Amino acid sequence: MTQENALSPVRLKMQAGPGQPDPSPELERLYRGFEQELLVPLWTEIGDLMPPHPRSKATAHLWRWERLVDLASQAGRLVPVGRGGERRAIALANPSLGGKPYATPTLWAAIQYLMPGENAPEHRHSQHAFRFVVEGEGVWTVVGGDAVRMSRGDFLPQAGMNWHAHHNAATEPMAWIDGLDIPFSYYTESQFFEFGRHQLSAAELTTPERSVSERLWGHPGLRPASRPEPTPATPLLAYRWVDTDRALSDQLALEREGHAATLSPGHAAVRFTNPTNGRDVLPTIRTEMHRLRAGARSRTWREVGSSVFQVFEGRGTVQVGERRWSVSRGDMFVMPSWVPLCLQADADTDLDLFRFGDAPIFEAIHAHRTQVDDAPGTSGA
Ligand code: GTQ
Ligand code: FE2
Repeated sequence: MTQENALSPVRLKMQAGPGQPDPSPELERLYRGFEQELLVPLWTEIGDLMPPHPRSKATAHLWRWERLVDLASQAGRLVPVGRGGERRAIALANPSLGGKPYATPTLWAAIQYLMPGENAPEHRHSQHAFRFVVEGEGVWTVVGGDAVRMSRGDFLPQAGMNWHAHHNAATEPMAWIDGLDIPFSYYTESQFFEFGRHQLSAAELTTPERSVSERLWGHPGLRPASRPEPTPATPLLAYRWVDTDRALSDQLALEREGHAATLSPGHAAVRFTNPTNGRDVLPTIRTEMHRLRAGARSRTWREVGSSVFQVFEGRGTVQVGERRWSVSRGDMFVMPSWVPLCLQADADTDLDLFRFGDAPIFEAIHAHRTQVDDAPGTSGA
């Protein structure tokens, strides 16, 4: 046996069972031959490689906001932001993804924390990213030289290869969440990264109320005639809470007035879109805001691909597969591929949730599916 063969990582076991050949010395020799030539026969792998439907390795898991903020603020005291890590970002690690900093097989979710006066230096990368602010304000994210204010409820997408830096101009620390397609880029070996300037210019640190991108793109139903071409990611860098909130409360009001406006009784939802083409804000990430009227329950549904939710406001109960949690502001949880989800608001308060998922990837390859598990009419208040 050559050394190469001795190092073969292929290990095949003869298994008894339906569809498997009977163990014999000859079969044993055949399997050792496969190992030496780095070959794996499909019949020893089929159950795991080609299951009848997605069986996610990711676990449904919940992270409590209180713990995330507590640990992030300790990191704020102990760990500087510099050219090393570039960001004081702390990733959610799904318990069944081998200790990797991945919330789901495709998605990165992190809490990021900046102390007063701190800068997270400029860089750019091919991974698509966004910020969502569950509480606080005072940080400006500077994207391609355009300074964008971040406040509670705002959603701030940053398409791949845009230069970006963050700056805390306030007197209080601030936390927010980041979502990126880092695991997807990693598995598909498609990443690029570059360092930018270490310091922002004075003009970029004194920030106007509205960014250039909002003045150009932030008018409902209107696009600048000077920009007729669609772009693969959104040029609008901030989707403000006042607009999202109004869209959700209008849907629930319309439902009360007898119009068909909601996903199911008492369950309003909106999707953030790219104003140049009406599609998802980012090529790999879909983002939505959901509101359940007090006492309302969503359909129970499952989808191909994974999502991460963050409770924005209110209290309720979420069921993900076999797991069930009471949730409140800031709590984050994972919906793995093809695991059923049901959301329910407590009787005395609405429940608002931010959601991001990888559906655009699967839609692009015609592999996306949704299945509603409960019969229509069984959901709702
Ligand atoms: O803020 O630029 O959570 O590049 C991970 C990677 C945040 C960021 C993260 C990043 C950033
Ligand atoms: Fe970044």
